[in-house]
Amino acid sequence: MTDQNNSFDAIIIGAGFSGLYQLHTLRDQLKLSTLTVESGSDLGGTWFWNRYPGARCDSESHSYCYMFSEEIYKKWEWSERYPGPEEIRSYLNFVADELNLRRDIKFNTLVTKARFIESDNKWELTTEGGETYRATYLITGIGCISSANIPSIPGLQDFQGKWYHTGNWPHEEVSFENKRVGQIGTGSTGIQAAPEIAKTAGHLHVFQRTPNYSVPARNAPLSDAFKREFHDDYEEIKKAVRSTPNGHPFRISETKVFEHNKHEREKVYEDAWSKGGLQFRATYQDLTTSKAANDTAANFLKEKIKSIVHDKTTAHSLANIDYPYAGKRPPIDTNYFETFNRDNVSLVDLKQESIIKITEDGIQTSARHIPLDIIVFATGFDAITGKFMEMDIQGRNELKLSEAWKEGPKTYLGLQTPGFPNLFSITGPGSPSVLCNMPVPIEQHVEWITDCIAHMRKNDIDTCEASEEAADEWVAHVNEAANATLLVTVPHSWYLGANVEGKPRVFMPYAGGMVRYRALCDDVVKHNYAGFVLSSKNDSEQTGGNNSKHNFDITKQITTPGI
Ligand code: N01
Repeated sequence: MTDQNNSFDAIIIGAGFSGLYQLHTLRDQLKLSTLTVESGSDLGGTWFWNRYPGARCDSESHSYCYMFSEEIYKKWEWSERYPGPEEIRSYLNFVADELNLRRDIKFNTLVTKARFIESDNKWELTTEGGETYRATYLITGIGCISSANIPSIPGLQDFQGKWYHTGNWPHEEVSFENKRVGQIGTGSTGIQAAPEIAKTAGHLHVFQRTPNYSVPARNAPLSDAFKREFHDDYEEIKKAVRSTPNGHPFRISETKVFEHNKHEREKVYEDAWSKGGLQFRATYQDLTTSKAANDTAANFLKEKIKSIVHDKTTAHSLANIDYPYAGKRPPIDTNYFETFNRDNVSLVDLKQESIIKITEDGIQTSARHIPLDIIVFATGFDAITGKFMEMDIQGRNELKLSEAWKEGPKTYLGLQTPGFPNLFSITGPGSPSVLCNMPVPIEQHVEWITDCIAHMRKNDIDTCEASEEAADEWVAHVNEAANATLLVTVPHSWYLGANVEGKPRVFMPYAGGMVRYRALCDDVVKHNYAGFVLSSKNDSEQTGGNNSKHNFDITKQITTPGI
């Protein structure tokens, strides 16, 4: 619903999976005047920006979608095991049409500032175009990997060819035909992009700083029988994604690695390799918590690389991995290692030669000059907090979010930050987010925020704000959960913010698993929003919440991490 004075009950930033569903619940269920603002010219979020060659979701299509409506779930038909950006955008457009969402989304609207006005408990937003908006509730649905990280390699401004970052890919087709292409980065994105770029490039040079494990995705069209089955099994699939730690529809085995002998293990790994996909990570219970257990999977995958790649030196560089499998987000691929058997592809191993600078016609390494027409930066993101920091967000007492998060994001449940009343984040730092199949935590957050706002309105509560004490306790617990895994042992991971110069080294997502996280959030509600201060401006007393007395001990609820 639009308003002449640009004043709304709720404003949502972002029109991806999060923002679309949040718009539906606040506008259609709570009947709030609600506006969604989106910097892109269309909806899609991550999938609006990430259109690089080979882009594809690593979650399986039948689970990478909304589950809140059986009708919507059953009306949509996916075509492949893993959906690409175009199909995901079509799906989100279909949902937006079903729910009539577009009329309340303002595109091409980049929020540059958000201020909490204490005198009337409102958020005031300013956009790049100079418009201002006001709202009682501000909800961010800005994604976790949406702020492109372009490394500061000297000389980029001198480069006379074309260059692109995968996360800001042009909407027009980019031709690599007969071009000399340099791709920097071999994360999930680079591993998807290289095989596609190599198909038409004159020559592709893949600059690898850290080698990566990868398991074949084994993408394929879905059979009619499968499509029927996943429609029929709606309830079961919904139950499954809500009962696994990662929100994927497959279970993590309860067997530990050394309960099997070498022969049995090889069979388990071989079967998972043939099946393909992220399930490889689910083969054993202790893969991400025990280094010795992890070594068995890591060695299996390194041997696979060596058996695929013909050139011994290249194979050695690709398999020269010194951190645990799945310690960083594990990629899945379509012919990534096979691509290095092509005559028009070479690996530049940055452990052997380093990038010195970009020149006007290529990249100068410590060993040679590599002439290039196109540079593709598959160099990742200022993840999880980057997009927040691009906005100037100011809470109570002129506290800036950048100041509040100076030593790392300090949130309660990833949902709120002390000092920023009525500002809610969907999949914010300190929530399971990127460790999951994203639609699952998104739906849980949207529903929790909706219920919280409904509770506030029903009880005449003006502001909801995380308490300092609860946030401190939660941050300690996020660290505790991460420290119980091997994920913290990878020094250059973006989970830790280690890929961005000057960013605090703090493990940002919650590694305790989605099931436990959901239970904790429900328990907080049951205990009258424990850890949140709920107040009314007509009442100097706190009208709800459980700020001072925690009768609910978060830290004692965790036994094993659930990633
Ligand atoms: O980014 P990354 P990404 N010189 O940060 C290298 C999601 N995703 O875009 O490891 C040379 O993982 C860097 O090297 P190093 C998914 O969650 C989802 O690939 O830092 N190299 C690394 O190799 C994923 O985890 C899907 O040493 C430099 C690469 O660039 C997340 O997005 C698909 C460098 C960056 O890897 C991010 O993945 C794809 C430099 N100066 C991605 N700076 C789906 O399925 C960086 N690198 C939905």
